[in-house]
Amino acid sequence: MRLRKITLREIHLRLLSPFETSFGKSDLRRILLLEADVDGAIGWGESTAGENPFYSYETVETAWLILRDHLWPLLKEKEIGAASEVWDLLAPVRGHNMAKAALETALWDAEAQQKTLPLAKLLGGTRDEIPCGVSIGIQPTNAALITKVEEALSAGYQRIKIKIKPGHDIAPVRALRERFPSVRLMADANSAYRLEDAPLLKQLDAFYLIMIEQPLGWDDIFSHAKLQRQIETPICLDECIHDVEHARAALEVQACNIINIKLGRVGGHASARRIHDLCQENSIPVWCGGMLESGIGRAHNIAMSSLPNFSLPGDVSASRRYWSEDIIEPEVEVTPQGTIRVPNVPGIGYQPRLDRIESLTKRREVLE
Ligand code: OSB
Ligand code: MG
Repeated sequence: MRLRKITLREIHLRLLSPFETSFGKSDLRRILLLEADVDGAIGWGESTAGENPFYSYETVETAWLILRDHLWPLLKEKEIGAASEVWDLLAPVRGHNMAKAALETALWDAEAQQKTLPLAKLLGGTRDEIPCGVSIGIQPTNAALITKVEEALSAGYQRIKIKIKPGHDIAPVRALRERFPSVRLMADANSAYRLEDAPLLKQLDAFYLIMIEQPLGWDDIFSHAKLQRQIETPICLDECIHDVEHARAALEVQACNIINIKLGRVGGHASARRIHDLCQENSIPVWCGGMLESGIGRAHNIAMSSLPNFSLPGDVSASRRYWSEDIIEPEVEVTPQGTIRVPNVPGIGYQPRLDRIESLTKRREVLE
């Protein structure tokens, strides 16, 4: 396959309600979409880089620059055997995985269309539906939080994740546990604590959370290993894991018992699959994280989640939890059992709504 042209776009989409984490609040999402023309087949990808470098160092601006000036030149005019080779072709660029993932995932979509295969099948997926959870941002009161949880449970979602930060941790978790004794519950700290906070984090053991996600430094695997020796709650790593070698290190030092895989953070489907396979060999379950994606990124997340070791419910939820109107047709829907059916049509399995995407586009750059 030969990459003929890519189009970068920035679209703006407002979340139905602001999403607050330990590192800040997100309201108007700026989303970088990438359209790849591969011998006439059009594949779509999404960069999950944020508006600010608070989750990771990447932003929409850095992803745009890296794609235009450094990644596109590496693939332009090259004969590529398959999308599975792209991760290695992009290796000369250190890091910038979210920029890489936008391009790499678009090529997987294009290849799946050319082979008239659902992307999930091309990736080696085995599930025809995936289990879903929700991620609930920091709420002003415990009462507001309980209402959000009630709504998610009545929609069928199988697992509840809440965001915590210093000063807003034990109390909301206790309130939820008292109200929902048997729900599958977890907390995500987005790197807001230090190893010295171990005694506080240990108090969470009383609430039998299924895991605590990324309590310590965004690039600090070693301290997580030290923390895991001091607390019962299984640690799940998110921010720390950028590729299969990070995953290998984390497993070897026992820094976590579970890994959250995000396509953007790990640089696309090939890298995600390597982490998935390594975890499977080591009996470590994985689940698919979310980055408040539009329908394009969400469709890729669904395809990835069809791999066999995605055995825990992910943060892949229905379009209507995020947007008044998504940019794909049909929108992503969740069944009353809290699952999403993996589409059985070629490519990502949802149609990008070109007219809507066009009207949301704030800037565009065509590279050929
Ligand atoms: O840490 O999982 C995270 C959103 C933005 C940045 C980081 C994270 C999140 C979420 C939202 O938890 C998950 C979703 O897309 O619903
Ligand atoms: Mg997280």
